[in-house]
Amino acid sequence: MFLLSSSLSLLFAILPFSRCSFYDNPELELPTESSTPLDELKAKWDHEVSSASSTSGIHVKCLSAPYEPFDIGIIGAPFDTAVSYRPGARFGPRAIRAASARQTTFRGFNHRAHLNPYTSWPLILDCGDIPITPFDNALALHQMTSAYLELLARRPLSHGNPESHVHPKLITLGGDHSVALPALRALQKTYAQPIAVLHFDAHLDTWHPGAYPSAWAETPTQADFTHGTMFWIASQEGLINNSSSVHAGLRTRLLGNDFNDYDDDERQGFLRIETDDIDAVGVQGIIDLIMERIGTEVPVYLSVDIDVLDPGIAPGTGTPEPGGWTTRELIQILRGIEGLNLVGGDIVEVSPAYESGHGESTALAGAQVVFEILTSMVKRGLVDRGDWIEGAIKKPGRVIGGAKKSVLGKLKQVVEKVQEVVRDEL
Ligand SMILES: *[C@@H]1O[C@H](CO)[C@@H](O)[C@H](O)[C@H]1NC(C)=O
Ligand SMILES: *[C@@H]1O[C@H](CO)[C@@H](O)[C@H](O)[C@H]1NC(C)=O
Ligand SMILES: [Mn+2]
Repeated sequence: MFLLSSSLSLLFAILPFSRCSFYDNPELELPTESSTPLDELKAKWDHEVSSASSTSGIHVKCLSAPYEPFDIGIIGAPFDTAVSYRPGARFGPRAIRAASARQTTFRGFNHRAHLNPYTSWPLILDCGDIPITPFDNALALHQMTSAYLELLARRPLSHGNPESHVHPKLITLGGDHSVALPALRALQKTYAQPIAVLHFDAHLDTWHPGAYPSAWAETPTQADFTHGTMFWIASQEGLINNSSSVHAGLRTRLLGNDFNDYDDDERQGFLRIETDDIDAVGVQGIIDLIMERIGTEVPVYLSVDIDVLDPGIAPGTGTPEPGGWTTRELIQILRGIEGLNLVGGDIVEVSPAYESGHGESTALAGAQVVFEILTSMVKRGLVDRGDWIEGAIKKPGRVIGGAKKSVLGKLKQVVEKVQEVVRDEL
């Protein structure tokens, strides 16, 4: 085993990251407020691939509709040919959309946040899917990066209000996790700075491409770009802020015989929060760790791999790891970090084929994650516009949680009295 481990390290050492390897995109210019002619947009983007059936919300194929301004776009990335184990996440967007059927404008009040994101300041659009080839990952990466750049260059409907709102915000429905690389490439270019990554996942995803040992490593292939290496590539490209990024929910097995993977991860500047930490510090402790690390100013990409949840709750995913967080814990954590300056986000690795017999639990969790991210983007916008008044919407009838001890004591007395009466009548 020692031999294996040292030869692995050797492999890492002799495999320099090449800046002009096969998965590089051609140099892409950042369009200034998308000026691409309509016929070109239609030729590039106006054909169906695999999903795009929205059951709720306004649905526009944003990529070929530059005349439809929006503030926050939900965009599908039905791509899953960079996975190490089970394929199927290309059907994630359609499953999450179907599972969002009961997220309506009229019943969209998020009681945890005291806000209905669908009736507030931004125009939220379901932007349909990016047409992505399943045959050539280098081309797929190019297509996704181009699509993000195209949409981020649009002028948002509520441009400048709040002041920082000069680019639309996108939430991606994956797709496997590799879709985060093109999103980060486009965000780094758009905001002209490295982006902090808040990464919920059972896995590190900062793995060196050589972590999959191969005698063929010297031969150019597309194998470096995977759903376990995209953050490593992004770090190498300087896309990630290396002093304010965080992994949360880790419980993956590691390579070899030691914590080498963690060392490599630290060199890329991530703080690691493990799944089990929640037992020591609780939900609030996790929230505090994240907020202390990231703060409320740096631009953040929030990337949620659904496998952060326990596979007993969310089995529909490609690389399940037992012993994860519950959906309730994840929702509470997402609510607790609503002060972040989110510039984009994703929900990835929802793979509905593995849900059979479980209803839509994984896709429902995915749809809820989108709802919470949306809520946070909308709420932060309200705060920045000066339109958020804390406590303006009261929560009536709140007994448990915020209740004073005296209230709980009174409640107990009432229950006991009722029980007495029932006993007497029997
Ligand atoms: C962190 O990123 C900055 C700028 O993006 C870079 O100058 C610095 O060398 C990086 N630090 C490490 C330890 O990689
Ligand atoms: C990274 O984030 C920190 C705040 O955590 C910020 O001070 C710093 O400027 C950021 N680095 C870059 C290169 O943007
Ligand atoms: Mn992942």
